[in-house]
Amino acid sequence: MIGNYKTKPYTALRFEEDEMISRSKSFFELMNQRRSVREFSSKEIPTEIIQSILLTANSAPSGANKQPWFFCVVSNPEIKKQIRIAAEEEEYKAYHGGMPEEWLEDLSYLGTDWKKEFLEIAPALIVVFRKPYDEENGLRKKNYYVQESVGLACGMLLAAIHNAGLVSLTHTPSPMNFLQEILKRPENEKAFLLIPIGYPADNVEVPDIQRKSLDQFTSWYR
Ligand code: IYR
Repeated sequence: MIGNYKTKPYTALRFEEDEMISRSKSFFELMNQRRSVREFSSKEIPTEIIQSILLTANSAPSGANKQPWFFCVVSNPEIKKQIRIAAEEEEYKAYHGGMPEEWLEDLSYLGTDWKKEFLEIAPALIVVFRKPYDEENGLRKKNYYVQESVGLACGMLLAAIHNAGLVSLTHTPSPMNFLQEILKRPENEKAFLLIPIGYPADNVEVPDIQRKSLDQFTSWYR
């Protein structure tokens, strides 16, 4: 056998079927209340919450358990300002010719534009990086299924943020290499998502959207 296969006992959660059903429904109800929010309060959030939501993200499965992600938590006002300026510069271009007409039309119900005040108002920005490879003693070690792995970690991060009673926005200024530069990250860290988190602004509103119904997004092969 190759490698160092080593196991330890694992005890999965066990519930009576009734309880499984009710837990699955209440988890859906909890998660179905999550919405992307674009207006934040500047109220500080406890560091302990940020730590535990990051630990939740880090518990995601990943290709060969390489955990090919890195998270920067930015609460420094000067750095948030630099990020806002750089993001707005890219977004201005995107909204003025960068995005094709069809894309702008698809976004119109959101009422978004190039201005991103929330990048300075939100008490913290979580900048997620994906790592196509790790560097160990000057050697490149390849990571696998990096997009999938980091996507999974981000999904779990958003769930943990929501569960803690905070809100977030999955923001994707494009291109976003400026994040690697501003945060002085190494060559093997590529910006993946920019996620402001915090409390929602007072009386915040969100677009009146619908989620697909089960039969619109599933087929069952029984
Ligand atoms: N990145 C831009 C545009 C944008 C694109 C998609 I796809 C969205 O779902 C929302 C916005 C912005 O953040 O405004």
